[in-house]
Amino acid sequence: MNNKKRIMHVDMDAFFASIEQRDQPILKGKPVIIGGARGGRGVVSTCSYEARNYGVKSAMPIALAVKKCPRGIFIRPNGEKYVYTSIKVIEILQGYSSKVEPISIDEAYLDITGTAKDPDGEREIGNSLKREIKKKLGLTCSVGIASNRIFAKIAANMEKPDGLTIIGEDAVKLKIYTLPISELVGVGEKTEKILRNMGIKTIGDLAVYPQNELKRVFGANGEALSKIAKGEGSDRVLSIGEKEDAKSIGNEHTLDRDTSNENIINMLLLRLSGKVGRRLRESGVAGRTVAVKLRYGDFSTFSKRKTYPFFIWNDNVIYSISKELFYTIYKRFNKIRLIGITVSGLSKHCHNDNDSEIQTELFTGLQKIQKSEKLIKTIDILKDVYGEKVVKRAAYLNVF
Ligand code: TTP
Ligand code: MG
Repeated sequence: MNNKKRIMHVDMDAFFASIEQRDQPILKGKPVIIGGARGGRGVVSTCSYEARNYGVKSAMPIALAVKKCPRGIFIRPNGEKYVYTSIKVIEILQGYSSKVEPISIDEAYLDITGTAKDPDGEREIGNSLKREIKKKLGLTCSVGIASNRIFAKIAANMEKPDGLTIIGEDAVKLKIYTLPISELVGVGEKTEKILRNMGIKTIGDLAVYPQNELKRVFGANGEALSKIAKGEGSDRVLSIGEKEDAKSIGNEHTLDRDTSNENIINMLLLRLSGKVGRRLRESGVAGRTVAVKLRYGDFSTFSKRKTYPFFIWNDNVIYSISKELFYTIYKRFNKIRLIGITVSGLSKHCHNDNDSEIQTELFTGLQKIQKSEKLIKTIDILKDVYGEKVVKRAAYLNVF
């Protein structure tokens, strides 16, 4: 009838916390908080839904979690057990499709095109997968099925925990298009504000908004926004081992021995920046977004990204940005197991000396103006509305 893909998104519920509740039944129904020790400087990796009722969240400092939930049961993470369980989940998922793409320790996409003939059939598949995970691993997960990855992920989150949401063709308008734009990946606070001022409040408003208008306001990002709202261009699932066409270039390194030594950390950031920079130049590309990933010895993982108004490929610039991002998430004295740096939002780029100078100038310029909050806010608004060009032009005029 049609050749539309059907994509499933699976996300385990309160993954680390549920594993601990499974293994120590006395913890069932209790507010369990996985992360640093009580009284320590660590952060919350995740927590059970009972703890979420008290306002505890991932990445929250432990001290604040204790305040919000004094009766919480604080447990140090057991990384190896979580990785082992994650592999077992993937093994089960592979029984449902040959295309299973894990995207984090507890999430994966499956291409299930052609395995069911209607939403009822898909419900059966989803339920049987959930039953198998429950029976073999004693854990619950939430499943979303839709015609693309973006909608499938939104669907999986709709009825969490232990949910199953199918978005058939008819349900897109009813269940997806009615949601606020903030539900979309890629729509941050600033973009949301501009869209709202344009009268765009829901995903549906954005999906039907003329692309040309969006382009005029957001530049190239306008087209991307329109596509995200329609779920376009996100229906490919890679099987394990298959490589994506480079949409980002990154490197990560696992240390031989976990460390909190800042000299070693800085050396590693420098080395990774050099590697990423070289690969960007080899591929003839540059990117506007830099992301840093950090994994502690207990496998809890955190990341931070930032998008700039100019294209980045220079090792020193990558290093400075990575270092800044790293120290916004790193809790000092905690031992680190892995660091990764990725540059994304890639575009073809010619890497000549002239451009290198402009890039360095822009970067140091931007750093300088960060001191002046009022000015940076103005520039941010300009960047949002007119894209990078306005900032480049301003740089030539020595505004920075
Ligand atoms: P999530 O799927 O984001 O969270 P969750 O599975 O605990 O809860 P939910 O039911 O909302 O899906 O992340 C999966 C695991 O990854 C989580 O159990 C702990 C770990 N994690 C971190 O280590 N750091 C983080 O910042 C987050 C968000 C998760
Ligand atoms: Mg999860």
